[in-house]
Amino acid sequence: MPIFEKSSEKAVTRAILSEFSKDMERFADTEVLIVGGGPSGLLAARDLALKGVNVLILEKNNYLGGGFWVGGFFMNTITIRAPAHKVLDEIGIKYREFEKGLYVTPGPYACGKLIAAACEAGAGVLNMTMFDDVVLRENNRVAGAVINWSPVTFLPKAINCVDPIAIESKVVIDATGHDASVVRKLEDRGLIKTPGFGAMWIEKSEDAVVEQTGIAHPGLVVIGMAVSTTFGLPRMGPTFGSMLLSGRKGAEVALEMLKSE
Ligand code: 48F
Repeated sequence: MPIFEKSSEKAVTRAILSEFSKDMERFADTEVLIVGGGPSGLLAARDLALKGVNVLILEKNNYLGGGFWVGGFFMNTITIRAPAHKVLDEIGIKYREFEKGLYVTPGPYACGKLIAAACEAGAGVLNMTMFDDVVLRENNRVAGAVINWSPVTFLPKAINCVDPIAIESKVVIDATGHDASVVRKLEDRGLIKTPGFGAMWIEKSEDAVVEQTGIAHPGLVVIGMAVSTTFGLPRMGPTFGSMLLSGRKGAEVALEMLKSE
């Protein structure tokens, strides 16, 4: 007796293809497109999906999580400062208090749980897909993203003429970390000027990132370390509380933008 139910190669191929095309049908016209699946993007996606928003995470790697897998210097411990540990409570991520107000948890464990939380809430994921350019509408409002498969960048120049496709979105969130890829694209087009992130100062940087999380340009919200690059804030190194609180604030700002449409 075989262990598994009978199937075939063609059924497996059709199952993958059919699900992909259903996903793309939904993604083509999202409400909120989050570029970058690091900790800030994942929490924003979870919060928005829990509110019933059609939200998509675009991620250039084949895995989500960004810098949240590793605490820093290839060491797994993630540090979180109060009050962001309350987000860990909500998601069911266990942690220990290292000293008053400073909490620790293993990166791979915390990252896995955060990814699961975003997916279980209903966020869509398009991985191995890179943000290439913005879609602009009247008065240069950001209204979506031009995207392409990440492996296209590895093709030899002679055969890399693969046209991208585009996704329309009511709100775009730049959650691409230090790169601030969406904001930088607006800068390339002369629509925005970014100072780039400043030198490290943990004590100042975490508050500043959360405070300055918000609308960077019509149609575009910036969260996480992309906020530092956009507004010239100090970098913060391996501590993640503000990434979670910035993601949460970005989701609230995006919800307000959807309401005022
Ligand atoms: O860098 P990342 O983790 O961003 P974050 O949410 O968190 C920053 C912290 O991890 C850490 C820190 C503070 O604690 O300094 O660095 O701000 O995740 C950014 C994600 O965006 C993806 C990238 O692969 C990563 O997963 N990304 C970057 N550029 C693109 C992109 C692009 N052009 N298209 C698609 N994804």
